[in-house]
Amino acid sequence: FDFTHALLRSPARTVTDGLRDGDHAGPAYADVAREHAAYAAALKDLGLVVEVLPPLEAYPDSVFVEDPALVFGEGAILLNPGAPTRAGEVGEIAPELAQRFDHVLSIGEGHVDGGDVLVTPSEVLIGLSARTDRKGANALIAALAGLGRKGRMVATPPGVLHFKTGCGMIDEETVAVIPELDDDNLFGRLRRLVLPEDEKPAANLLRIRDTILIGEGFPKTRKLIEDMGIETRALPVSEIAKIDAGLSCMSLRW
Ligand code: CIR
Repeated sequence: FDFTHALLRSPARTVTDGLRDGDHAGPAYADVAREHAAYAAALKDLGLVVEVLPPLEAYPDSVFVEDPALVFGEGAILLNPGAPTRAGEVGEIAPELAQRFDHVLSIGEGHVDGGDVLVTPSEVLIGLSARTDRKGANALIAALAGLGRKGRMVATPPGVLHFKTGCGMIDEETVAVIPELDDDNLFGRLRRLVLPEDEKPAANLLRIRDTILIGEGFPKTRKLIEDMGIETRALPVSEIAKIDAGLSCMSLRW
């Protein structure tokens, strides 16, 4: 959690056309921009060096930089988002990562969205989903081995967009999970903090150094975390939630 850097991308005006499950209205550009700015400010405030890349109008979902790549202090891995409208985001982030990392690997084949990847202290969990397939997960496991890390494939519950839509690391030993992910076979030895049924969207939380960033409006989850002695900070997410996104999606961190 001791990140020092974060890479973000400004939302494009086309973010109003971002992918979403359902036919409800998308967010307004200005509202997404406001939530993005609050997020960037919070990361800076927590001591990270925050770089914000220019918007990409051709890619409505490109503000969610977590999906086309995976980064560690020791190197980066280019992924391949499963939604056809997002595939081109990889070519856009690749040169940026080449400038910042000595080692940039690539999965090469299949599909993986970064939102399906949970890094735990002992392994990297890859949730198979509508966006992440077996071929991509196997290719990612091979790339992770190249960085000295172990990857393991797990299942994302039906109806959950990304694996991390339903879980997030709280500390070295604890993972917050939605009730559907409260499963002994998924998280190895990690302790599971099961979120209340009516606060499931809180699961896409983000630990930065000593603080947990969490969406606004989840008082029960905040209390559960604060009772563990961990500070929380709530950020507005109601607009990005309209296009199925949460806090982890908006940055790459290392
Ligand atoms: C999508 O469907 O791809 C975007 N509208 C939301 C992506 C959210 N990303 C994430 O959870 N890592």
